Amino acid sequence: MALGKSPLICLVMIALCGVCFGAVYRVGDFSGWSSRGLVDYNEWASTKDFHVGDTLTFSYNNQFHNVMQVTNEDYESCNPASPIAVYASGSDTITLERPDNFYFLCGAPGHCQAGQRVEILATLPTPDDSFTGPSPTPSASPADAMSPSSALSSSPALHFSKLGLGVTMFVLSTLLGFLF
Ligand SMILES: [Cu+2]
Repeated sequence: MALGKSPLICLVMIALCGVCFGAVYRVGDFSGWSSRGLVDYNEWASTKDFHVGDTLTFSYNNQFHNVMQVTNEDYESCNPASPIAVYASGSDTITLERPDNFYFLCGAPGHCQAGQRVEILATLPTPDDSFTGPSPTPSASPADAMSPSSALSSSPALHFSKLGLGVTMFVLSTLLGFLF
């Protein structure tokens, strides 16, 4: 019993820790930041849910690679000429500080074209989830779905009290009939 519950508790703890401190993502997981076509970085990113406060770690050999944060336009055209920021330590940690699309590529010739680029969408952890249009509707509909059942469960009590009121009125009127 206790064993069965512990994975759930762990998941809740992980979720809570993620909200409090931000998750750390190693880009490309154990393959790191590479141009060898080992990782489809956007496929890698699509399996993650990035939030503001989360951290990306780029690990690579800085003799061959770097990390450039670029505009959407430069990302699309693999243009390393006007980066927003350049990282070249070989182990770069970048915190997603606002809800936005972040674009990264390797500035080494040909590497971006070979697939060494990634697009990261960072969202606000909780408020953003409630801001997105569809979310409040599904959360509201279970409440709506529940109201008929709650009305159903409350209706016998309502009938009972009506019955009780009827009985009370009958008894009162009988008593009054006796008195007058
Ligand atoms: Cu590279």
